[in-house]
Amino acid sequence: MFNYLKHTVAVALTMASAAVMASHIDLTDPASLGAVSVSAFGGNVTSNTSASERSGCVAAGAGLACLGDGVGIGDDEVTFGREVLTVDLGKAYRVNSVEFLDVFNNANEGGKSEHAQFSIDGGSIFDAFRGAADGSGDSIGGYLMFSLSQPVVGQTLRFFTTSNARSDFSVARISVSEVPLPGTLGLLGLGLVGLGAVRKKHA
Ligand SMILES: [Ca+2]
Ligand SMILES: [Ca+2]
Ligand SMILES: [Ca+2]
Repeated sequence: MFNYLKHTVAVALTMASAAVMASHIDLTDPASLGAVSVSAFGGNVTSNTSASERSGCVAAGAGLACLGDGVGIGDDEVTFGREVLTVDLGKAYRVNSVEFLDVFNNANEGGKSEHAQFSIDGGSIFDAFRGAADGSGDSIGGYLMFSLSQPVVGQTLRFFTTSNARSDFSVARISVSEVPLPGTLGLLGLGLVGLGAVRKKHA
C-alpha cells in the first residue's frame, strides 16, 4: 500500500512538471500554427515572404523559421490606427513573451520609436518599443523581444498600435507555458494526503 501511494505521488509529480512545459508559437511559419488562429480587423492577415523581409528576419538571429516576416495586416504590418490583429491560442496559456519584427527607432524620421501594443483577454495594455531615440538600439529586421515581467494567463491576444503615427510592426513569435490543470494539482494533493495517512498508520 505504501509503495503504491509513493508511486501515485511520483506519477502526479511527473504530470505536474509536464504541465508547465513551454512552447513557442512561431508566426514566421504560418503553416505550423495548429490550433492557433489569426484574424484581422482593418484588412487581411498577411505574412510577407519577399526575400528582403525574410532576410531581415534571418539576420535577427532569433532562431525563427523566417518563411515569412511574421503576421501583419494589409500592407504586411500592423499599422498605426485602427488595425487590430487577433491571435486566438485555442485555449488558455501562460503568456511569457512576444517577439516582433519591424519595430525601429526611426532615428532618421524624427527619432520617434515605433510602438507595438497588445492586450491579453482584454486586460491591461503592454507597450513594446525601443528606448533610445538616437537609433543606437535599432537591430536588423527591427527585431524586438518583449518579456512580460509577470506571465499573464489568457487565450486571446490583440495587437495594435496607437501611440506613434509612424508605428507599424509584425508579430513573429509568442512564447507560452501550459497552465497547470486544477485536476492534476488535486490528484497531487490527494496523493500527499494519502501518503501522510499511511505514514501516520506506520508510526
Ligand atoms: Ca514586414
Ligand atoms: Ca497595415
Ligand atoms: Ca515598422
